[in-house]
This record gives sequence, structure tokens and C-alpha cells, in this order.
Amino acid sequence: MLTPLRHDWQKEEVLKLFEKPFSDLMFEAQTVHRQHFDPNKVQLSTLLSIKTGGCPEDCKYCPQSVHYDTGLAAQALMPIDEVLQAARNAKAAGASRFCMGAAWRSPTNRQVHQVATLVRAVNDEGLETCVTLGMLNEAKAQLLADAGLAYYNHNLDTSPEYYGDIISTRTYQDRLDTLAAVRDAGIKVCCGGIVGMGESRDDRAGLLLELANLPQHPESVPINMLVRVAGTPLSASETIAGVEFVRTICVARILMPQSFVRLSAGRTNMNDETQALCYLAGANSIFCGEKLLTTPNPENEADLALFEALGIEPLDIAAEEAPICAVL
Ligand code: SAM
Ligand code: DTB
Ligand code: SF4
Repeated sequence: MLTPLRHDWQKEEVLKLFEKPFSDLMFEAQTVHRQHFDPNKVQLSTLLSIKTGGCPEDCKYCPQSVHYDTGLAAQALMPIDEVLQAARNAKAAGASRFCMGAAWRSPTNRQVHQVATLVRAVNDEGLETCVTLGMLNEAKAQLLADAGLAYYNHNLDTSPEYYGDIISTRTYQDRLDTLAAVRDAGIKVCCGGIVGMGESRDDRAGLLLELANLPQHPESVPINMLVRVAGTPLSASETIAGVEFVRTICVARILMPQSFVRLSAGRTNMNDETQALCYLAGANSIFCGEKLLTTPNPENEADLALFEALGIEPLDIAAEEAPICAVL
């Protein structure tokens, strides 16, 4: 029987999943994963920072905030020809989705129109589009939907309880409001968070609980491991153990059976074996390409070699509409 989609998870239930023996948790995650996806296919997205640095928000993990001196050079909105060249390169490297990120608190109307032009141009290259621009109201979300935007990324980042320790310049409710505006405009939602910011397991459970109890599960759930950037307040955070990270992936998979769970930032600090465990646990999407927004990502050759060793193939979105229901 297929695992039903639930939106009424309780914190105790989620914590009980985290506390299971690793082997039992992994088996449950794999069982759910195989009901909905081909376990040997992983979706590839590529990131491009189209407007870098100088952001007025104070997110303590972020190298792009003006509040912290990280030595990052700010850059204005990238010209369309450079964006298109990057999109073509991403497609040639096997990416099916092209994600453009801007270090804004919230885009102005003019900026939304400029990004809408980029979205149309990237769509014309035969790539799915995703953008992450900060807070949106309904009218701005609608403009992006009209341009053919497939996904909007906006993360909850952590649990409601820990959130205030990480960001003071926008509220959790602001984030939920943006997600509702995106959903109402008919754009698919990409929403996840970051682990390894000094949060407790309770907070990791709290983040996944919030995501799973949204009115509709995000189609894409990026789980980032904090990239510790010198100059940010979180640069000296204690690393999260690989097994605890894999547990987080397992629980995300169990709570949101039909969502793509993306093993996102932080892969340069993971060995092949930890990444392999993440794929076993139900992670079925990654960022490929040698840069995230401002920090490094594994080299393409390393990712391809690991895929080869594990028998994983990139998911061809055009050929196979996902998620699928595999026969057990
Ligand atoms: N400025 C927009 C916003 O925050 O809404 C969009 C870009 S912002 C860089 C997108 C996401 O990247 C953040 O929500 C956060 O989850 C993630 N991120 C930023 N810095 C990170 C880091 N050092 N390690 C892991 N994830 C990070
Ligand atoms: C997401 O959840 N992770 C990506 C994407 N959405 C925009 C961003 C990761 C950024 C890592 C730090 C950097 O490269 O600046
Ligand atoms: Fe700005 Fe986004 Fe970085 Fe926060 S995460 S400082 S909003 S770019």
C-alpha cells in the first residue's frame, strides 16, 4: 500500500523517527522512496548567483549579508547574455533545472520584471527555471508565474523556535506568507532549510514538521548542510555528524514521500560514503556545477564518478514526468 500524504504530523512522532535504530529508519525511508521514485535516478539543478552580496538581511549563515565582513565583492544584476551562457553550460553538463539566486530582501517591481525576462529566456533554452529572490507578494509572484517560472525557492531555514537566533530582519511568518503567495500563483514550491547551525535535534524535527504540515508539501525540499564562511557569525559552528545528517534526510523522505529531497549545500565537506548514504536515504536531487551561489561545490567529474560507482543516472525531466510510482 502507498504511504498516504499527511499534513498533521506531531513533534513527538517526528522525534520518534529520529530516535529509531539507524537501520530501521533507513529501511523505512527506502521503502517510502521506492513507492514513489526510481531509486537510481537523481535530478540535477545548477545554481547561478545573478545578483551577489550587499544584502540588507542579517541571516547569520550568509556570506552575502552586509552585516558581516566576508570579503565578498558585491555585483549588480547580471546581464542576460551572461545568464544565458551559464544556462547553456548547465544544460550541456546534464542539468534539467537552472536556479537563479539574488541577494535581495525582496525584489522591487522593476527587478521582478527584469528577472521575468531572464526566466523567459532560460525557459526558451529548454531548461526548467527556479529563482530565489527573497520575499514576494501575490502580484510579484503572479508576474513570475506569467513568465513561465516553474519553481520558487524560499527556505524556512530552521525551526520556528531557533529562527530568532539566526535571523532578526524578517519573521517566520513573513516566510510563510511568501510561500503562500508563490503557491497561490501556481508556481511549484522549493522550500527547505539548513542543518549544522548549532541547532538541536528538536529543531531539525521542528523544521521538517513545519515543511510537512504546510497545506501542500513543497515539490522540492533542499536540505543544506551549513557552509561555514569566515566572517559570518556561524563560521565556528560545530559540524553536524554525518549519521545525524543522513537521519535528517531519512525523516524528510518519510514525512514528504512525493517531494524531491535535495542534498544541497555542504557536499564539499562530505565524503563519498556520506553522500551515498544520503542517496540511499531518499535524497534524489543535487546541485551540480562547481559553484553554489558564492561558495564551491564538488567538481562535475567527482559527481559523475560517484554516480557511476553507485549506478545512479541523472533524471531526464523531459522524458519522464516525476514523481512516478514504482512497483515494489
Ligand atoms: N536572498 C534570498 C533569500 O534569502 O530569501 C535568496 C538567496 S539565499 C542565499 C537562499 C538560501 O541559501 C537561504 O535561505 C539559505 O537557506 C541558503 N544559504 C545561504 N547561505 C548558506 C550557507 N552558508 N550554508 C548553507 N546554506 C546557505
Ligand atoms: C538552497 O536551499 N540552497 C542554495 C539555493 N537554495 C539557493 C543556496 C546555497 C548557498 C550556499 C552558500 C553560497 O554559496 O553562498
Ligand atoms: Fe540576504 Fe538571502 Fe543571504 Fe539572507 S540568505 S542575507 S536574505 S542573500
